[in-house]
Amino acid sequence: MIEYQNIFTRTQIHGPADMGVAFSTRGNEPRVGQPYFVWLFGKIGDAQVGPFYLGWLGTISLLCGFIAFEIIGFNMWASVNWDPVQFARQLFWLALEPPPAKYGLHFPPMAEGGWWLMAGFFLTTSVILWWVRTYRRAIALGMGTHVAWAFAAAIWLFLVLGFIRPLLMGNFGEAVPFGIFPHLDWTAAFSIRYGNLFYNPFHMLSIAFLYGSALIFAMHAATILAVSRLGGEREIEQIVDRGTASERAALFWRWTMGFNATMESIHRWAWWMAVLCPLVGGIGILLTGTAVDNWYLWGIKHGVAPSYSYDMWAPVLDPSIAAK
Ligand code: 07D
Ligand code: 07D
Repeated sequence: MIEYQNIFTRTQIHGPADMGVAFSTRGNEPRVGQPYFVWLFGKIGDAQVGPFYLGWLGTISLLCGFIAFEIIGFNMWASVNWDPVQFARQLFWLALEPPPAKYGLHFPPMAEGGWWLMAGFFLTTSVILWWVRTYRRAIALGMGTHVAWAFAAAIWLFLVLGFIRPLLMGNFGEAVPFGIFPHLDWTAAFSIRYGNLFYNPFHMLSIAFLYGSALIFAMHAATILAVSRLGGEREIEQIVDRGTASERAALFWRWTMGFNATMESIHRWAWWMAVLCPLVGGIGILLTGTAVDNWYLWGIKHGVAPSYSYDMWAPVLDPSIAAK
């Protein structure tokens, strides 16, 4: 039996830097940076760093991201009276909050959500420009645009949370604050305000795809690692032949489950599993407060949640001390 050495993680080959394939200079800019090698990177991936394609989309995107980050940071710092110690100490608890409800969709004073809107504008511009960049770089390399569309699914949820749903609700105050723990508080409060998100079927689906993504990623990764001693990660030379690591990987699942994905379809499974998580999640959030006010009551109406017909105010017996 042939046993391959996995050249990507075991042995580091040193040669001249690979500058990548040539592509048309029309609409493309040259790649920047002198490539160099990092031994530790070679342990987890390719040892070569750069060259990097920056381009004007990348430049503006990074700039907008930086502006948003600065606006958020300075507002947080101002909220502790520019005290650097308190800023560092309370960083995870600090927030840049959206405007209060009374301003609706109007531009509020800077200190009452104006900065939040500005930061949101720059962050959204940054994210969207980065999306265009992923799309255009894929085209330039003659690839499909699967990465861009998967990223678009995440951007959809991001836009629903911070922009589309607040627009439909007529109120930017509905949006998520910037901040590490404050955005968790928002998430918890949102769930409670709309009657427990657990009863939202799209939240259920989103969770199924989240867990499903973890499971399928683990199954795929484990399968390929399990056959890497047979050269399993060398997909192209593997799929065209019999008796290879790839075939064993497929047979493993046919024998254990009766069914196996193909070398191509496993990646479609993974793509859809991941993409559907924020895609259905965004639908669930969009429906909340617009079409459905209380998911628990919705659940009762549709037989998902139990309805308690007994007297809600009767004293509750603690089961642990109830008479045996
Ligand atoms: C590992 C790829 C790398 C990305 C990382 C995140 C920032 C934020 C902060 C400027 C998997 C970089 C972080 C750029 C900088 C400021 C103020 C991706 C990987 C390492 N969340 N969330 C986190 C975001 C929402 C929720 C962590 C972003 C919704 C819960 C991090 C968004 C709801 C928990 C973070 C967003 C929600 C978190 C780790 C945008 C419902 C956690 C993220 C743009 C979906 C966990 C303290 C991670 C945590 C966590 C970022 C939106 C819920 C700070 C950028 C509003 C319940 N979220 N989140 O690893 O530890 O992702 O929180 O929509 O428990 Mg969140
Ligand atoms: C956030 C997409 C946007 C991110 C983008 C990235 C940058 C940074 C920088 C790399 C993640 C931009 C990145 C700007 C770049 C660097 C350095 C995707 C994002 C574009 N829930 N819940 C979900 C569970 C509860 C609530 C989804 C579990 C409670 C709310 C997911 C549980 C309450 C929302 C999920 C649980 C509650 C969600 C998110 C368990 C709180 C949402 C999927 C076991 C008390 C979101 C429909 C995702 C959603 C969401 C899981 C419980 C509230 C499946 C497992 C009941 C308000 N929850 N949840 O992909 O879509 O996020 O809901 O209890 O909005 Mg939930």
